[in-house]
Amino acid sequence: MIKLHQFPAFWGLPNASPFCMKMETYLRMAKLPFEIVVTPDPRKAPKGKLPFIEDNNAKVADSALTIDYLKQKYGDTLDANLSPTQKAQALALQRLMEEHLYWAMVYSRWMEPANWAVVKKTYFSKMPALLRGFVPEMIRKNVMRDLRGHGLGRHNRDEVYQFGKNDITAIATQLANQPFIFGDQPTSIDASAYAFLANILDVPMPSPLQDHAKAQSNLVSYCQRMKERFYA
Ligand SMILES: N[C@@H](CCC(=O)N[C@@H](CS)C(=O)NCC(=O)O)C(=O)O
Repeated sequence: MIKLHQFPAFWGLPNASPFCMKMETYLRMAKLPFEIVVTPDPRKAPKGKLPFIEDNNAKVADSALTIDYLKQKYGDTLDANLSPTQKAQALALQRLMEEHLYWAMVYSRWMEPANWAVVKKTYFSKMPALLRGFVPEMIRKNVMRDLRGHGLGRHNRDEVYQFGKNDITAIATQLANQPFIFGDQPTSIDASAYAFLANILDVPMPSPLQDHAKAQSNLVSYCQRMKERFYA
C-alpha cells in the first residue's frame, strides 16, 4: 500500500501544508489506496520537504513528480480526456499556485505578527519546551530568507497581497461558474486548487488574501464541493 508521509493536520483541514493536502486529495481523487504516515520533521524526507510517498521500495518526493509517477504506474483516470491546451492551462495554473500564490500565503502566515503567533502555537505544540524556546524563531528566520530568495519577500505588504489577490482572481476567473476547473469532471489540477484555496480560506489566520478569497463566492462553493466529494 502507498504510504503518504505528511505533516500533522490542523484546523480541521486535511493538511495545513497545501502540498501535502494536494497529494492526499489527488490520492483520494484517483481512488488509490493509501495510508498516512504523520511525519512532523521534513528533514527526514528524501528532498527535505513534505510530502513524499513510499510505494513498495520506491520513495518519491515532490507532489508533481509523485503524481507523474502514480499516473505512470497506476494509470491516469483523471486527466486522460484533457486537451493539450487544457494541459497547458493546468500547468500554468499549477505554477501560479505553487510557485507564486504559495509564497503570498507563506507571507500571511509567517510575517503577520498575529498569524505568526497562531503558527507558532500550532505547528510547534508537540516540541519539547526547551526546543520550543528557540527552534520556531530559527525556522521563521529561514522562512524569511526563503521569501527573500524567492523574490516575493522583497516587496512591501500591500504589494505582496496585491500579487496574491491577482492570483486568486485568476483562479476564480478560470473556474467561473463551472463545478470544477475544467468543467463538470474533476481533474488533477483540482487537487492543487482545492488544497491552496482551502489553506487560504479555512485557516484561523485572517489576511487580505483570505478576505479576497472569501469575496469570490464561486471559490467558496468550489471548496465546499471538493470537500463533500472527496472528504465526506
Ligand atoms: N515542490 C514541493 C514543495 C513541497 C513544500 O514546499 N513543502 C513544504 C511544506 S508546504 C515543506 O516541507 N517545507 C519544509 C521546509 O522547507 O523545511 C512539492 O510539490 O511537494
